[in-house]
Amino acid sequence: MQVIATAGHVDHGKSTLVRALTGMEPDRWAEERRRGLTIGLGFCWMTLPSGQRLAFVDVPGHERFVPNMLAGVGPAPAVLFTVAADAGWMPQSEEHLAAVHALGISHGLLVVTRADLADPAGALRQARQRIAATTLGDVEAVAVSAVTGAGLPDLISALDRLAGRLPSPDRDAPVRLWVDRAFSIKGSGTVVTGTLAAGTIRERQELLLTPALAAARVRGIESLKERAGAVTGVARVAVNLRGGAAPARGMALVEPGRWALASVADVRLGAAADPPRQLTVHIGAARTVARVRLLGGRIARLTLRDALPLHVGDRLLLRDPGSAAGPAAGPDPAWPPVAGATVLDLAPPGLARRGAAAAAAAELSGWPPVPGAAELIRRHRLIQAGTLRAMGVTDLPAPVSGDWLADPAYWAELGGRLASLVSAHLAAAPLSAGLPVEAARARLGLPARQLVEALAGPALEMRGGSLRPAGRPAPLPDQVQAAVAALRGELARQPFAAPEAARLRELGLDTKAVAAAARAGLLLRLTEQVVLAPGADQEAARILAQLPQPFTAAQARQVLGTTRRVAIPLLEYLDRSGATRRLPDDRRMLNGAG
Ligand SMILES: Nc1nc2c(ncn2[C@@H]2O[C@H](COP(=O)(O)OP(=O)(O)O)[C@@H](O)[C@H]2O)c(=O)[nH]1
Ligand SMILES: [Mg+2]
Repeated sequence: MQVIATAGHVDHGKSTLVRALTGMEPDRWAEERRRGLTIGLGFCWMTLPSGQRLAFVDVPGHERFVPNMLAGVGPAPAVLFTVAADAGWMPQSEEHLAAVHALGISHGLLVVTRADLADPAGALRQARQRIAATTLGDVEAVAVSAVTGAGLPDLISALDRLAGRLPSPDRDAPVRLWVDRAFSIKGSGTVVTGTLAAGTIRERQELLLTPALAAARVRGIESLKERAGAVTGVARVAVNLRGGAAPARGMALVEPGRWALASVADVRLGAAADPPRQLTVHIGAARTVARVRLLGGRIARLTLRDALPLHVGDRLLLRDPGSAAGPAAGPDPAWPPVAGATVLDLAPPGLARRGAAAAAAAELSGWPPVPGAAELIRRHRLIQAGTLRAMGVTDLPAPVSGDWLADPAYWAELGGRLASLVSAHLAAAPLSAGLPVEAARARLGLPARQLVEALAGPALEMRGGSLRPAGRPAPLPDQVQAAVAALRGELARQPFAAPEAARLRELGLDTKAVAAAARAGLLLRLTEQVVLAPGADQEAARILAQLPQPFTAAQARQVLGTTRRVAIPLLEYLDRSGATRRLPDDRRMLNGAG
């Protein structure tokens, strides 16, 4: 199926044409019929000679109903632009064309209607020239008369060719159905309709209805009044919902996990003039008001009054509600009544820093029309994959840790900074265990501790929540080394005569220094107060092997020639290291002995 929206000045035969082509009534409401105006949107369809089905969204032409017109044209991939032969190009023709251009629609047909009333050549020439300057470019043109039927077969052929040219959207794209009508049916609940631009809606699928993101279950789907188990865009769909509160035009049904509601967006403006401070924003069938801050060049930050489900690359239509007064006087080019904008970033960083706005404008100006993961990651430096996915970015690289993606240059810089922080910390506090991870996180301004751990890499090792250079015990300060050397000399003579607290104090070895020396492998620390030379434990095991097994603590103390103060922690150390085991009667055996 394909979907095409009508566009063109009021009374230029849009609805009549749709009626002639489809045999259906686009002016749905009696009141519209009576007043001869299409106020709401009309939905009709036909089967083309190729078998392809084409749905029409017929929009109103009256100036007062521009929002309605946009709700119809916004999600449609193509337009059927009408100009009456007997009236020619009119102000609302221009207005509709500007909207089509701002929306970036690039497929369409020009139809000169009412060709029985005047020679269509003039209107055709005029319209072609205007249309050629827009995103529609050189479109096929057909002159028709709905009254005589002249030109209708040509128009049908042209529509068939157009439908054949339209791209087939991604069937797995994230679903976002802009609601253009909502009503309730007795007994079967709520129904919403819309133009599904891409993706697939399935029966029983759970969708979320904006802005509350209320869960709504798909009870049934119809497309062109036929029941379907699943419908893939492009298509006109009617979705019967269970839940989802009270849907209305402008809301959207979105797939869970694939959208976030955005209220701030950095965009590229489609017009090169100073925008007003406030604009009306249209996308799909939605409309809200945005505060506009020009960052520089054509880059602006929009702050939306109502958050909308947006993706990077989305086309917004910006309307200046105050532009009716006509173009502003002055040397600057005037901001147009309607302009387009492309969404570049939906989680833009703050602009508090001096010069941040200009820097942001300079960076974003260089981006491709639709930014990808590379641009966004470079800008954010660190960002969660889930955040990017909710912005519609798919080409994600491997995360550095968990869900975190990092700009490679920034990540390398952070690694360097972390290494310097660790060295600086150890230089200032040589006896410390290293730089605490939390301190590193705070100093680097990182959002999560796991990033510090991922950043540490093989050059740094983490022990007990602190970072230090890997495989390289910190060099001990000279006086600590001298004290340890003296102590080791004493222990060499009496390996189990651990120094008393007074002797350690005398040597200048406080708890920190003892811990650092133990970490460096220069001392064996049995408790805070009891230290021996490294290897004393193996020496003890060798000596204990001479005792009859099992042996008591007293026997061990005697054979080692030491005191209870040393023997008990030493035996406990041997138990922990697996050299000995303690029996229920408190005696011990060497493991492997007996
Ligand atoms: N003579 C003639 N009248 C037409 C033709 N197409 C539309 N009209 C008339 O033009 C008026 C406006 O048509 P309508 O389809 O409502 O215009 P819309 O506002 O663009 O939808 C109606 O009175 C139609 O009957 C045509 O090809 N020939
Ligand atoms: Mg009409």
